[in-house]
Amino acid sequence: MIEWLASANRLSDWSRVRVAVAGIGASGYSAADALLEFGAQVTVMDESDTTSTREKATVLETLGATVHLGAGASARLPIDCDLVLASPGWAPTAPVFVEAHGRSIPVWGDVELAWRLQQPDRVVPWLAVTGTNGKTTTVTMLESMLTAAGLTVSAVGNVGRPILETVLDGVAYDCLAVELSSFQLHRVDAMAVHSAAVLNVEPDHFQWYADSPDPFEAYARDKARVYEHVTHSCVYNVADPRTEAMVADADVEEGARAIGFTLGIPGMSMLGVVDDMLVDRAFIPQRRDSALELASVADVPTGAPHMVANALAAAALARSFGVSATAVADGLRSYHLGPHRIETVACVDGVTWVDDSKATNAHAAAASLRGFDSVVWIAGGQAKGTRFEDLVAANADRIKAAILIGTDRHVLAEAFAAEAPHIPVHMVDGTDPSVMRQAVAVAARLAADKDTVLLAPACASQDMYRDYADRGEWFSTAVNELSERSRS
Ligand code: UMA
Repeated sequence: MIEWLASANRLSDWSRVRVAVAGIGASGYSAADALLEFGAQVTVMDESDTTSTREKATVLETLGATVHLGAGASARLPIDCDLVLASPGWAPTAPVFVEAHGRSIPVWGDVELAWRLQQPDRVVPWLAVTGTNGKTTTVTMLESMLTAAGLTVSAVGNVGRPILETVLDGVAYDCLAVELSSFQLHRVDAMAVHSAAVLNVEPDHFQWYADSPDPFEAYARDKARVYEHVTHSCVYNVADPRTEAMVADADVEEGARAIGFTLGIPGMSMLGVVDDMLVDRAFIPQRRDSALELASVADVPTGAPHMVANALAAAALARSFGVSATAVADGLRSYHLGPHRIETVACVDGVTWVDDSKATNAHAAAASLRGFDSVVWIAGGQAKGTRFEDLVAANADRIKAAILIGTDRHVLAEAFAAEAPHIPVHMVDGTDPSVMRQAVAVAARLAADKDTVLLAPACASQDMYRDYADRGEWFSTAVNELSERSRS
């Protein structure tokens, strides 16, 4: 056991450290790459043996790593091992973590490693975002505002670019816009961000927390870790009191402030909305009796309430970093929603086809459904241990029909049977990705003028697709084929 690992940083002698990296996905690969760069002895393990993992393995082996791929590759830790690096998707019950615990070997995540490998004389401030829904939108809106302010920034973390890449790329960042998942937060310790926001906390990821007596509490506890050691502002959602309680319970640095965001009129130390304007009553000296106009609600893409909430959270983080009101507005105006997020794919014979494949849980699907009056809803996939009764009950008046796909389609069907038995439900069986084509064909038969066919699955995609983007691509391809047939 290496005693000094507990306080290891960029200046430590990594050549003495033998690290087992669990996973060769985005985070595992970047962690192995960084550790090799710092001279550590690296072994990488991954259960998957595909062209993609083999290609990455070849690169890492060239750099000096030992790589084990395929079934059983991650069953045991190497005999000589001082540190385990966990990929976020690996649940805490994975045998290597249980073994590490038994052998008193520390387990870090890539976020912890990235924090520790920063230049001690040039620590780049992190503005962090977590929450069940809206993280990616908020963090990319934040990146847009910071860029509009003329700052050198990158959106990193759960959004897709591992943070460790910024440790190695040699760019002198002014700050980082960091999206953090609960999985990543589960394994942070030393991290102390400039400002952090928890957007909302809703049931999700029960399977990852399956070994906890109360999976939702464990999930929420991990989300709350983002506020620990914050140096400037803890941004919370006024409409979600749990997030405010998290701030109250956090151990923050002296002088750190609690800042709320609300869709209503803001109190002191909040950002909110007054007469269709986003306003700041937190980061101005006269906050007792006035507010500063930041941008118009019309500047927020789609103008939907949850998007305005995301914009306010992003603005709060940007303002905590000294970004001007003008840059907040410019950042919002130049911001474009990414693909598969409430994206209109086509309008065919009066029917609008919308791809919100990014809606991977019930809360996100609810926000999406609320945006339309008459919906033919395509849903299903991996339910991750959650139930859908509340979602179906709350949206029954706008759902004209449901088309259910994926491994857990019966869980959704049970919710319809219990809460809205009058709504027609169509099950599309099979686990091949082309199921989406059948679902689109059924939807085309059911939808009429002024209806919206909405793909907002409320479930994860990996039962049939590589990820939510792949699922969205299958949907938009099928819709485009349909649209071409209707034209010819
Ligand atoms: N693997 C095993 N055994 C296991 C589990 C996985 O060998 O028991 C291997 C897989 O074969 C694969 C690798 O581990 O090669 C994947 O590791 P991973 O699931 O941790 O995924 P990464 O590619 O490292 O991507 C992760 C995040 N994924 C997850 O948290 C599941 C990405 O978030 C993130 O963008 C990336 O790090 C960079 O930080 C994606 C995500 O789905 C978008 N996040 C969840 C969400 O948003 O809901 C939390």
